[in-house]
Amino acid sequence: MPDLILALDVLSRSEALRVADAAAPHLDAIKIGYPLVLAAGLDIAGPLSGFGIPLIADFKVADIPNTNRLIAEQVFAAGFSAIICQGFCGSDSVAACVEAADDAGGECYVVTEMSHPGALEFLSGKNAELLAQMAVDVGAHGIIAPATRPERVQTLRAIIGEKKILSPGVGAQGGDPAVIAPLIDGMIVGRAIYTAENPAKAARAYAEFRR
Ligand code: FNU
Repeated sequence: MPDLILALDVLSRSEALRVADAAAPHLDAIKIGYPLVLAAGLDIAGPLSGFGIPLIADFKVADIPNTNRLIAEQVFAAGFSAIICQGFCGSDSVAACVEAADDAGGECYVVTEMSHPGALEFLSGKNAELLAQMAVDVGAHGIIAPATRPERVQTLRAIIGEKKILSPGVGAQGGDPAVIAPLIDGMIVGRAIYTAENPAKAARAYAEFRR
């Protein structure tokens, strides 16, 4: 059963710290991405690190290997424990993020099939399975796979074996935590916690699905 990862897509430093403070006792990691970093700056990682929970950088890095490596080095230098990259740029681009993660003692996760409906237009099916195999081949620490499609998570699990699956799509996107929890290693929940009237109570409810 999975870790609970808060997707902290709020738009100010004060709101980020308010929600993180409330939810932290129930969390295993906090994931932040462009919404919060563009609003509050990358150094929001400093105060968030103060909660003693690993930080995951969801920048879905998707560039040439050299640029990917430069981005990943900045992420780990800022105090993050893990980075999320896209796989569709190819194995050399992903390998650059994996190497930067290894150098920093961190982790790299590769997006395979995304959780929203439009993901089915280009990057689902066989392509997602090829991305999962590539993630294994380049030594990534795990993949991102959709809580909105548990049957796809099972297919991708058969490809990646013991590597970790972090899965967004529970709550606001309609994924059922009871169904997805046994299949994954990390359950990513954003709006269902940070827009809740009581984020601590919401986080506690999702934490019930942890191992
Ligand atoms: P919530 N996210 C996602 N689907 O939702 N990184 C993916 O396929 C993926 C992601 C992120 O819907 C999304 O950007 F690869 O409010 C957001 O930060 O629970 C979080 O997961 C889901 O947020």
